[in-house]
Amino acid sequence: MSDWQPTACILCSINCGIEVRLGGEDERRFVKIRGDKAHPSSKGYLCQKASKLDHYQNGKDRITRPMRRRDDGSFEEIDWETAIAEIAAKLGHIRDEHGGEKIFYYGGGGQANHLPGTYAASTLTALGSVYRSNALAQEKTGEFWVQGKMFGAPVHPCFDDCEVAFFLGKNPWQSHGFPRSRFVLNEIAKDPARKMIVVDPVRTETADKADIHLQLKPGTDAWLMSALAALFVQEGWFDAAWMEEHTRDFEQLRSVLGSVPVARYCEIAGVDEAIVREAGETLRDAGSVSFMEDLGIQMNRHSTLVSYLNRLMWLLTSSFGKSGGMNVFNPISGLGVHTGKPPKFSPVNNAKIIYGLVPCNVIPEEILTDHADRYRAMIIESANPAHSLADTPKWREALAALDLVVTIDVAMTETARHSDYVLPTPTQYEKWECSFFNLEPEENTFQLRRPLLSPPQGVLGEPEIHTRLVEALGAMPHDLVESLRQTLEKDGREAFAYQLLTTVRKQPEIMNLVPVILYRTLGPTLPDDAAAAAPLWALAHFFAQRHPTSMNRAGYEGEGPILGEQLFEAIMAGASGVVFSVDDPESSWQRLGTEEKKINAAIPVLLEELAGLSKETGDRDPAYPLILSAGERRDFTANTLYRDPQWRRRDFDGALRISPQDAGRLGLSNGGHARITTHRASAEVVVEVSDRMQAGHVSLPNGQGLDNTSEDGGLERVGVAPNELTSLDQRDWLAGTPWHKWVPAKLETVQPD
Ligand SMILES: Nc1nc2c(c(=O)[nH]1)N[C@H]1C(S)=C(S)[C@@H](COP(=O)(O)OP(=O)(O)OC[C@H]3O[C@@H](n4cnc5c(=O)[nH]c(N)nc54)[C@H](O)[C@@H]3O)O[C@H]1N2
Ligand SMILES: Nc1nc2c(c(=O)[nH]1)N[C@H]1C(S)=C(S)[C@@H](COP(=O)(O)OP(=O)(O)OC[C@H]3O[C@@H](n4cnc5c(=O)[nH]c(N)nc54)[C@H](O)[C@@H]3O)O[C@H]1N2
Ligand code: SF4
Ligand SMILES: [Mo]
Repeated sequence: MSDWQPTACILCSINCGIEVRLGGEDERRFVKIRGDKAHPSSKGYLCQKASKLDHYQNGKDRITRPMRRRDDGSFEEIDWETAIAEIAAKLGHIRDEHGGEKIFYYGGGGQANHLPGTYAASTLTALGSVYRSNALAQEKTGEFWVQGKMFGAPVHPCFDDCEVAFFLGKNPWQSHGFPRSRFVLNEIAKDPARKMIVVDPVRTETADKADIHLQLKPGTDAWLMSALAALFVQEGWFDAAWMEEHTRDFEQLRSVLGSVPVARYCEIAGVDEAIVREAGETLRDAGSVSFMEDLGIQMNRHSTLVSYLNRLMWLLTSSFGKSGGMNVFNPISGLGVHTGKPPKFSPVNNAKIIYGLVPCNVIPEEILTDHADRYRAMIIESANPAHSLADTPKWREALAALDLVVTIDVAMTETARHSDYVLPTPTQYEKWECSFFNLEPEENTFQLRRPLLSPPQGVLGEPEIHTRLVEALGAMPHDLVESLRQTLEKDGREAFAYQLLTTVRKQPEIMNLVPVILYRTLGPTLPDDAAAAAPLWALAHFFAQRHPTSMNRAGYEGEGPILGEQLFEAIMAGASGVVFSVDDPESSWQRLGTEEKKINAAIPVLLEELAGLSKETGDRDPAYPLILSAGERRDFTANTLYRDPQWRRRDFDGALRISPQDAGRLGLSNGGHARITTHRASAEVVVEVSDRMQAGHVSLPNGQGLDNTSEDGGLERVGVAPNELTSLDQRDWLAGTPWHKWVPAKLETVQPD
């Protein structure tokens, strides 16, 4: 049996360090997995999902040859030369005929593979493509927009040190979201001096550990959070001097919150006012509070407004810029693909583009139209939009309507099946890979993972695919590449860096080609076939230029280019990950991106929405009396990274959870069958009666209902694919994020055949 090899879990944004022992007949199975104690942030921690990673590495429907779809919908294998030549020719034709901006890019990285997005920037530049999106535009763009307006810098909590932890529509026991979540939640629960407050309609595992559970009615967070914020203003619970010193336009906020009818809003949310007051007093008296919001509010009614109200609580409790509170962190790279200034609005619907991303719910609308500016082709990389985005039937229609769909993936996914070409890549354990989810303010860490296994014959890494596409499109500056290669060989990296930098200054148009240029120049000189890691060299230098002091605190010495080289070398050598940035909370103030380093307390459009809450009647269609949360994180969900349902030890069918009250009313019991119907569609479900659920609320897990090839060559599906049931138009007015946690539904009992 081989030795333990360090890498990371790829199932969620925490990317815990793991060590893997390979075995099995072909030495390609993950026979043992344990937490890596040398990993600087996870320190040996793992949750139950990591032990099943063999289901990813040796997963269902793996593809190892490029595939081209025939007219009858079946696929044939082709070789790479043909695939690259045909795809480049077809994309080039669409660009020349209709304009490169008609080529849409979706994805670029999942929970742990963010190198492809770096390279995609080059391909997109070669094509003149400007519109893109990824999963962040169905969860985080509302939050990002508010964050930008108020702070102008990214901010993250620190639950290790906080006195009070506040979770808003977030169940970290299951979903994590910060390092060693379960351990940290237990620590807080055990310590009488610390408190936990959870806002969730479900009595989650996290709520079980909380001191205060604000168990509101689904979709009423805007009222509850307004009431909570209003209490601080109306009772004078905030620090007026802090507010004066650090924020601007607080007065506007004070007048809107001053007139919020607290008692009525608590009633709308279905939470006893006394408990809301108790939560307010706990927050008021806390030495430090860390806050975390997630999908419970981000995929819900008033989502951008609630993200704003959450941040107002940071201000009202003076939680920014202090230990155990909310602090700015230094990212090593942005998430997603960046190629300069993105357009402000999408081309057909004029939807707001936030963080360079078109709202996911808008994309099919901008394909299924005869508008001259419609998207005509899509490149989809490391994402499964035909399963993960709202309204799957519409997505299938949209993909069919495009002139060309190219998908880059490891498996024949729901999306791949609707593509014209499918390009197979190595798994994340067969190549050099990394994650840019490095979000820790105090001690930020980064891990470049080495391959544990060689890739099967016939697959190509994303860096190679993008570089070949750029070359086939005639966009690679070959003379420059040759000259840089020579400089590197003769004069070393410093001279190489100088030449590259001066060339980019003179010809800024090649900036976005730097990843593929580095891959072909610096790449081959890196040890252990680590060419894919070449762009990290540039990122390390950019980081060192921007944050030398943070790096010095992390133990890197000196300044200027030496620092960048040190960081790159440390990343290359540190197989279990490295600390690259250390900061104290007070420095958060200097790192604000706002005018005069003050936090903007007022966002006028959202204050208007807030003021309008009092007039909302909340009337619902009585034919759909239940609210369905479509896509809940549970013990056995992992987006669509584990395709084989056999990985689940329990909850094989991905049951619909329902309260005992509703179950009783409908005559349903555990394991019973029911039909759930939304405005969009209906599906048969297996039921689990759970006293965690409140009456009127039902939930389905995320990531289920995948189509895998069955023994007889057909397709088999286990569980409900939640987005068969969701609609495009149910979305936030500002950010366009979907209301997956608030889907009106009805339920009927059915007898199993
Ligand atoms: N086990 C597991 N972990 C994961 C993932 C996975 O697939 N499986 N996926 C990862 C990804 S991509 C993400 S984005 C995160 C998401 O992590 P979370 O956002 O924590 O996950 P969810 O379970 O989707 O939603 C969180 C909570 O929102 C609550 N909720 C529903 N409706 C409302 C409401 O009206 N108001 C409030 N306040 N809460 C509501 C739900 O009851 C649920 O407890 O998880 C990550 N971690
Ligand atoms: N109704 C509803 N829908 C939801 C959610 C919900 O709560 N409710 N949650 C949403 C959220 S928060 C998220 S983040 C999305 C996630 O949805 P997506 O962003 O679509 O991501 P995944 O399901 O994780 O799929 C990742 C894809 O990457 C592929 N892959 C894995 N490794 C590699 C690799 O190395 N290279 C390449 N090229 N491909 C690889 C996998 O095979 C898979 O097809 O789902 C969303 N969908
Ligand atoms: S918290 Fe669990 S799923 Fe997330 S990276 Fe760690 S082991 Fe994997
Ligand atoms: Mo997500």
